[in-house]
Amino acid sequence: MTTPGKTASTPPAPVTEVSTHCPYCALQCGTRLHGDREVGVRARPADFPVNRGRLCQKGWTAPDVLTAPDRLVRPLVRGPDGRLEETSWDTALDLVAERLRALRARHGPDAVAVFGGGCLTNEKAYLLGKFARLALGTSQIDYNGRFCMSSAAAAGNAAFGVDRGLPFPVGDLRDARTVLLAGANVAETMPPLVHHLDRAELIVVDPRRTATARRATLHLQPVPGTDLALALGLLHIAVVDGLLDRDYVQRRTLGFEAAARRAMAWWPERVESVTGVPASAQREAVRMLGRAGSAYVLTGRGVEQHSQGTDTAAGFINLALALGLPGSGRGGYGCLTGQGNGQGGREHGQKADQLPGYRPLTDAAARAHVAGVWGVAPDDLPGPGRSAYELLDALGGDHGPRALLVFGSNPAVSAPHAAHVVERLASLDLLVVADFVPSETARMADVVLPVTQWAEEEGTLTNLEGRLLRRRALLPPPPQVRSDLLVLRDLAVRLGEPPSRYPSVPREVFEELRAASRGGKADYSGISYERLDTGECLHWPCPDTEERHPGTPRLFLERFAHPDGRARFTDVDQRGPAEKVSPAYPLHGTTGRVLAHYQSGAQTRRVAELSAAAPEPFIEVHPDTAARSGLADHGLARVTSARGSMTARVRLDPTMRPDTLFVPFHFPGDGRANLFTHPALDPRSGMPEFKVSAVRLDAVPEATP
Ligand SMILES: Nc1nc2c(c(=O)[nH]1)N[C@H]1C(S)=C(S)[C@@H](COP(=O)(O)OP(=O)(O)OC[C@H]3O[C@@H](n4cnc5c(=O)[nH]c(N)nc54)[C@H](O)[C@@H]3O)O[C@H]1N2
Ligand SMILES: Nc1nc2c(c(=O)[nH]1)N[C@H]1C(S)=C(S)[C@@H](COP(=O)(O)OP(=O)(O)OC[C@H]3O[C@@H](n4cnc5c(=O)[nH]c(N)nc54)[C@H](O)[C@@H]3O)O[C@H]1N2
Ligand code: SF4
Ligand SMILES: [Mo]
Repeated sequence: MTTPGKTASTPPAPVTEVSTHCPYCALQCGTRLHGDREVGVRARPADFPVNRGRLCQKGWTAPDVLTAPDRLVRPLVRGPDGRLEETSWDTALDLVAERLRALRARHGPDAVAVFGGGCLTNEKAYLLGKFARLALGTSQIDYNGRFCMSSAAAAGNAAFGVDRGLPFPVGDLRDARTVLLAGANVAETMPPLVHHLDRAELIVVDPRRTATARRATLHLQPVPGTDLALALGLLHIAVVDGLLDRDYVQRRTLGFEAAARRAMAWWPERVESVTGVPASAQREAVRMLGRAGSAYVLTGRGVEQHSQGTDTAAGFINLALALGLPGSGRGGYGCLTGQGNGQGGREHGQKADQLPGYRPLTDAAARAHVAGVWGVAPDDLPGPGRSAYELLDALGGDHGPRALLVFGSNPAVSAPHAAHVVERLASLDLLVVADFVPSETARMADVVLPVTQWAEEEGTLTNLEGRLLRRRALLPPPPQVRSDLLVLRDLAVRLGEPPSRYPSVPREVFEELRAASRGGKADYSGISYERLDTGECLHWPCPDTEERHPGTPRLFLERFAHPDGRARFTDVDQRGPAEKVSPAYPLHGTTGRVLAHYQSGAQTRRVAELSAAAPEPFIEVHPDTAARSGLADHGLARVTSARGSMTARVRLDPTMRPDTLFVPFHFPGDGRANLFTHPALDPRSGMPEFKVSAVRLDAVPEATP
């Protein structure tokens, strides 16, 4: 078989300095990269609006991953002795295609599944969705963004008619008098963003006294999983204390009465008894928001990653609407999207129920439009598939997929109930992972495909404020390393697709994406590499209009995206976590992030400076809680839930709630937080309950030296 990839793309010519963006989080800080493989690559902060000359520790050290000692530089195939062995691209891709064809012939197209990631550029996410629907003909595609902001997205779509994490530029936060941060630890997760909050009074809602909470004027410390009760209580006080913006509610919204009726049952003392947040602090929070000339309500994963995460996000949106903030030009609601391309990655078709341009896969007009761009019949497009955890859970089962292709995720560490997910991955007939480092998931694969990294490729990403950004190459990739786009193309061709259907040059893929998104909610049709390269600031929607459309930095100023232009309150009520604490599991176990590591840690655990800053997992717990389990500071302990247990040393913190413990999820093996997390899913978004499980803390006897 020939290798179409070999001649298809010319590697980028070496340059010595380039303007691009950090590979990690959704802030997408602007960086200047310079150097080469010989002298080493260095990143410097650029004066870009979101980071204004700042980077966090991860951004400064990101180039180290380019030269990680165990970087994947050759395709690997599992040999007869069970070990991964180097091979050629032709051998690896021929093998994958042959086995996919065989599985499909035997079990049907849904026997092959795809798992994508919010780290993929828009071009990759788009081509991955197209590849799944056309080359594989499968409905079984979803991605890790389901674990990330899917609850806020579902709530935003319902309330506003569209989901763009921040419907305003980050810089608008500088004019805020008060900002409510619900379940977001931005001082560790988006440090340069904190600079935009310098002048605001912060209200932080977090069970832990985080670096962010320490900067706050008011810190509300609820029991994990009770945020919706708190949001209902704040709405209650706003109504009772006369802080409701009646004119705005009447002119710009629907559904207030039902939502307010529900909130009337949540008087401050009842909220205090459920959440632990004193009634006086609730009143103070509403006073701070209500009397501010300009106020923002922002949510993060702390309130969203719950089996009632969508309703909880809706609860905070209700509060913002009651105060007359969204689209008022003097405040608003936003969700702080997480991954580098968490926004764009949820718009262009790697999601189970979605086509490019943020179009619903079940909508006949949407199917017809995209099928037209792809040159197929609408009926050729499969229907919606399983959501991320449901997909992982079904792998290898009686009716589940027999093969999985992973692009941009490390679910062996980051998925809930990880031991079960690992077992499902192991039961597959074929696991293929494209990555640039041997992640824990890649190590389990039958075939590993080595792909390019951020500084070796071109593309676009959409940051947390819906702004399109150009990723630019500083270096040519190592000789045997290929782009995800090329991998998808070469596989598609081997599966019988015409090569012309799979452009592998990012700019060409973007041109097709523009056409596919035209007329959709996330309309990119007026955006081009040329416009971005001249430094234009373009937020979607940016339709291809006769007069160059300037993009839309601020949504909702005139109207919301529902046909009648009005926002919707949602009638929501507190249900509580899927699992209650009990004598056997008396503590609330929650999880999250530390500054030095990113996600499953696959990248940052390979950076010496970051590993030195945060070398191992830990269990953050109140000293009294530790003492009850016979533990002193640094004692070895086990956290156990009904799913399983993880092991780490305790870190005592007297500011912790005594009924709660916290574990970061960046570490593999026995230190995986996800060994105890609960895969209960939010019925509206498919979000798992990462942020609260009923757990027990036990000391682990240590061998005496
Ligand atoms: N350093 C670092 N930065 C990152 C990332 C990273 O991995 N590392 N990842 C990026 C991504 S993808 C994302 S999604 C964002 C996430 O950014 P954040 O949402 O800020 O991150 P988390 O630490 O997951 O959760 C935030 C806070 O929620 C709190 N929390 C836990 N349970 C509850 C609860 O029940 N209620 C409330 N109110 N709070 C709760 C935790 O104590 C934690 O401090 O960060 C992005 N930036
Ligand atoms: N307990 C607990 N679990 C959580 C969370 C939590 O708060 N608590 N948060 C959840 C959230 S918000 C998220 S976003 C997920 C994230 O968790 P994961 O989906 O595991 O994300 P990463 O660790 O970033 O994994 C990305 C992988 O893709 C590779 N990669 C990066 N860029 C590319 C690319 O362009 N192409 C290819 N082929 N590979 C690439 C990286 O090297 C890495 O191995 O974790 C979720 N899991
Ligand atoms: S805040 Fe996010 S984008 Fe900025 S340097 Fe840190 S990880 Fe990179
Ligand atoms: Mo995320």
